[in-house]
Amino acid sequence: MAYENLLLEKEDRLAILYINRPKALNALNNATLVELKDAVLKIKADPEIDLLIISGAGEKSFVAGADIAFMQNLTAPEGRAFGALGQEVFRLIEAMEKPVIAAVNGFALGGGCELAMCCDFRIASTKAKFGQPEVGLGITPGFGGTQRLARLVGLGMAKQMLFTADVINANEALRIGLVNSVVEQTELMDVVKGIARKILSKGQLAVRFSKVAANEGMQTDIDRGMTIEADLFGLCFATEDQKEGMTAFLEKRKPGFTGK
Ligand code: DAK
Repeated sequence: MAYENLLLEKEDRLAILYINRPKALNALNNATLVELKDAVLKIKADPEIDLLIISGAGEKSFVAGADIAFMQNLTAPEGRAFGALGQEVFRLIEAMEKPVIAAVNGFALGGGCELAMCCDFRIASTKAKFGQPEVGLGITPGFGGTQRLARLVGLGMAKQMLFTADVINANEALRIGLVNSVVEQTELMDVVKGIARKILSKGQLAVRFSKVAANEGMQTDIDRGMTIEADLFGLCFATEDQKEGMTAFLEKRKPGFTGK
């Protein structure tokens, strides 16, 4: 599929997807979500790629939300179908075993905040702004915002953001735990790539098992979470990476992981 609303770059095991609709500040319409789903499915299946970074093209916006012009005249069934597609794509990103980092370079509003939240973690530029402005449009968040925001920042803070539609800046997002760090706009991609390279230097099966255990553990009780962890921990001992990682430590050298 040729992409009209996405830019995809690949460099040595790393894929970088930019949402690219400059005329609408990268707002997500149906076509963009269809392309995003296609791109994520291909990255998930690509044996050459181990990590995905998602960002917004241009200086101003990560994603300014779902496309309001597209949504304006949707019927209830069309609205539901649009919401279901967004939920499906965002859940795909969240559940993909390969790590996904959001490099938030500007407005992350509504569906943009929701896209950032389905990634494993978020690094923001000083220009980033976050919010769920939907109630100001007479709708609820529809791409997981009512669910993921509370899990990330706590119920009270999430409800305040959801009910007031307030937009917060990057430092406030850092304070409430919505982002992990804030860096200058010009340094954002280098910083995120640096984190990505550090992750890529580790055992990738262990990284993926850690993601699965952390994600699944958040959806269940602690005892079931411990069982999930124990199972995946056990599975590590069937991998070449475990043998290499421990042998390299004992031989006082850097490990050469193969992801097997
Ligand atoms: N959709 C469509 N176009 C948008 C847009 C958006 N979300 N955001 C910006 N644009 C367009 C503007 O209309 C403008 O187009 P032109 O007038 O040039 O043709 C262009 O981008 C530049 O925007 P501005 O001129 O407004 O730029 P400013 O710097 O003055 O303001 C802004 C930037 C981000 C503060 C402002 O554009 C803004 O407030 N944008 C809307 C932000 C917003 O409310 N986002 C949330 C959208 S609602 C569901 C499914 C999904 C959802 C909910 C339910 N179900 C099915 C249940 C999700 C909802 C949302 O995400």
